[in-house]
Amino acid sequence: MSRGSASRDCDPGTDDRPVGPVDATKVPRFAGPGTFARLPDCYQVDDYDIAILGVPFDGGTSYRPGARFGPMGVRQASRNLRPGFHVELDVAPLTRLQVVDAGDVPVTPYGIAEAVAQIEAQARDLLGGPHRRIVAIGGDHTVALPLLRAVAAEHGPVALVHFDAHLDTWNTYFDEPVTHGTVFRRAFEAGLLAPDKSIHVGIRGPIYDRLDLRDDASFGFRVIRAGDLDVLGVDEAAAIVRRRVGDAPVYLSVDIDVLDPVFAPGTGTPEMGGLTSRELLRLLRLLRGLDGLNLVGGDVVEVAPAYDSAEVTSLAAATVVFDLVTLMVKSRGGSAAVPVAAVDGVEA
Ligand SMILES: [Mn+2]
Repeated sequence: MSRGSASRDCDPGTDDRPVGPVDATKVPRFAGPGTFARLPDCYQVDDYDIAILGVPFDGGTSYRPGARFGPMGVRQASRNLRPGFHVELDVAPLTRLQVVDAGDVPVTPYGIAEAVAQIEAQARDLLGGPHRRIVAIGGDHTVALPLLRAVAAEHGPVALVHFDAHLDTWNTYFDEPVTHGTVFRRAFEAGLLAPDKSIHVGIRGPIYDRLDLRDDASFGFRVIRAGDLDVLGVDEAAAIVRRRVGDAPVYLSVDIDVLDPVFAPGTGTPEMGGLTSRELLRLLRLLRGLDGLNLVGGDVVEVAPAYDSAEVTSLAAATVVFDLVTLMVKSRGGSAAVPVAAVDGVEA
């Protein structure tokens, strides 16, 4: 479907590059294709810079299942976006790079190891070159491990910026080493994380054992707990994250349960005392650091629409996906190349 077409046609031919989403002034947002933000399907373009990838796997959940329906729910909510211009980040991201919806990984619901292998294979296939990046929609947090493997294969070890209520660096659960609560310990063990560059933001709530905190620190993570934001403020927290990652390639993983259950009830392991959606968005937008961030991959996970109310969780996730895409467009790998040393007011 060509951009701006008022009537539905099936002619993929267009000279517009990049091919943008369906024009909402001609086809209302509640109509048209069901791709993320009504972007073109990956089959409609010759090449792409950023692929939105659904990863509908929730076999690694420890409490409420249902994140397998996350990609469907987030795509549906993404109709509400107006992706023409991102006001806070001051860019029309979809005119700068070719962004596509690459559909869902056809992932088995019956085995974690097989599912993880399928996700990694699909992600590697989609990356296939340093200019290509993926923003994944989970799925439970298990999906971050194969995505990190694929990204690290392309870029080397990454700085992980991890927004979550939970550390996800636990060892095993019922003897299973790969679950949504253990992925970042596995990533550390596999050498996928750049030493002392990673950070958790939004952590809160009780844990099984105090030693879990010691283990997490030994993997080289710094932690900004949800309550720390009350003291630091959002802007200082963002500056800490920005300094932490420096000029390393960054993988940004957003577990939607980083938000308070008031803002994101539709998730598998809700936790009281979380971020507001406004705090999360400001944190993300401040990370741009005047285009110095080197954002090479990201995901938004743990949306379970069956527990949602009025699509608020899915809408939050869709907004964060669009923000990640926009941050990628503005990052050094995108169209605006600014060395990190030139970042104003934020030391690398
Ligand atoms: Mn998580």
